Amino acid sequence: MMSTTLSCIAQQGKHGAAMMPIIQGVGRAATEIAYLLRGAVFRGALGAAGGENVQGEQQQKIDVLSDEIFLEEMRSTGFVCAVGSEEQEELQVIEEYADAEYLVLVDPLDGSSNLDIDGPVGTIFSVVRRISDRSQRPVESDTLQAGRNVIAAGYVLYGPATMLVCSVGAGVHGFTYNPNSARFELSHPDMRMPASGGYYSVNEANADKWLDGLKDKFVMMKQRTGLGMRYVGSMVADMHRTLLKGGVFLYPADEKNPNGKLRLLYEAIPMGFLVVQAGGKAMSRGGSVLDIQPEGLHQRVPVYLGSADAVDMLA
Ligand code: P6P
Repeated sequence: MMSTTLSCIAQQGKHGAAMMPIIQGVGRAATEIAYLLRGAVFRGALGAAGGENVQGEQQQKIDVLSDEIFLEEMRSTGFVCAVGSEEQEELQVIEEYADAEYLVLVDPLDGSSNLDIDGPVGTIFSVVRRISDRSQRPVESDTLQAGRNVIAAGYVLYGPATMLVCSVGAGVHGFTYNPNSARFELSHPDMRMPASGGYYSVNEANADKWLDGLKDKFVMMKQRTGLGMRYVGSMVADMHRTLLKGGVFLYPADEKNPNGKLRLLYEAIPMGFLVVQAGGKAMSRGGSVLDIQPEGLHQRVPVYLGSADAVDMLA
């Protein structure tokens, strides 16, 4: 059977044709990052880069390299005017394409603290259309759009295989990198969130510090659903399992992180967009993740993502 590559995105929904070049750019960046990861330990690319990112977290050398690779591949599409990245405090304007129509939000290498144990990591991205006039340079407020405005979103999972899972608003489709053809090929068409079953996925060590009365609801959810527990500590790996097997992934607010730990623009919104496109539910404090009006590039929110029945018991 003829393999189906990322180019098939062009036929998906009303945004597919416009989004295909950008998602192909994500695929090129993913291929380069996957190569970097495989040999990182031999090139001294693991370990701290010496700096801190805007979150005050130790930047790993490979975080910085992944961010540079992603920005370069977005530049090479010619359709992206700016990138908002976890690794950069400010919006990164792509000067030669400052009049282009789209902006990309990205966590270039999420979960990189797992690299020293050779654990799975990921890239998370979303695409929005600019609000500002194209004759002007793009500004940070172009990125501050609710998830309902997202045109495309997805993630790359660097695991035993490298997968690119994405949506342009016409369902969720998974592509796996085929080393024989050196291309991403469609392996998981039309991914749907199972309505029940699966696992709950949370750092339960924080339970005594959770806010919003969550602990009692959490105990009730476990009793009523009988779900097993899986937690990798790498959002892309935990969310990929949740999408495939069902259940709920949550990072609640707690005394240490009163707004949760995960970032709205480049973690909660892209993952929430995918979950909703796959028939699941994406909630934050008191409402849908996709209805939150962002106030800052690196804003954090609590998240409850997964099968509707489990999410409804918690959020
Ligand atoms: P904790 C990785 O650092 C990350 O940002 C997400 O990928 C992951 O879901 C979360 O943090 C894990 O956080 O506090 O459980 O180690």
